[in-house]
Amino acid sequence: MINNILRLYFIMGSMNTKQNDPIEVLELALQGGITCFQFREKGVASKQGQEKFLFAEKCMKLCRTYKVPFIVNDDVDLALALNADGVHIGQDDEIASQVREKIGKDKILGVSVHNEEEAFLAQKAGADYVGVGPVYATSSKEDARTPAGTKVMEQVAFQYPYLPIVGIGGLTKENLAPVFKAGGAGVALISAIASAENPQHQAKQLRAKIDRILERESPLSEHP
Ligand code: 3NM
Repeated sequence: MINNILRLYFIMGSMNTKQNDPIEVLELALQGGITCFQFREKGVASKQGQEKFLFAEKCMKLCRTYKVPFIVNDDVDLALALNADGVHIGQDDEIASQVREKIGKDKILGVSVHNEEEAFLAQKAGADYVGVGPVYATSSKEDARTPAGTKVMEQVAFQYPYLPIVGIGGLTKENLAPVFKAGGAGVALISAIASAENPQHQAKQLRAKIDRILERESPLSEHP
């Protein structure tokens, strides 16, 4: 079920972990209980070509060990070459319907959206989920838009109740609760885990908090 995969969605590239080894950070995050991983190798100092492929392959193998889906940001060819579990694209990347055609119906397709119209087009193109952000200010994305809180999430959730949504941008365990109140299925984040002193502990705490929130919301929890 896609909603369970989206609960704690960790995104990382080699430039997000400062002095720590990104592979070590990813393994700690997996041990801490992330439910999905997005490989996002972007920016000026990012790996390219064969180096990027080998790094992505290492990350994917690690994710497979922990049975956590491995999603590739933006690079459809890389996702296909690796046989990744899915692709995530933004509005400036390839058109969602084309990506769906290339990856087939079984792989996960995620699309970043910023308003109801983009959400409409994403679900029409066959997106399995949409990312809405930035919820709060972020320094992890150079061209991030103005933070919109959870307003857009609420609108998208209202219009498309069956379209799973993840909130993204500046999310931490202290400020993530409104994402779920707005109808989010999960949180996608980089720095809260990648920059944490102890990524495993941080992921574990995030996961525990999210699970608590979602269990409270579940109709089953009303009948203990
Ligand atoms: N996309 P952090 S914000 C990759 O608004 C990304 O679409 C965003 O990193 C969007 O958790 C963002 O460190 C960066 O704020 C999220």
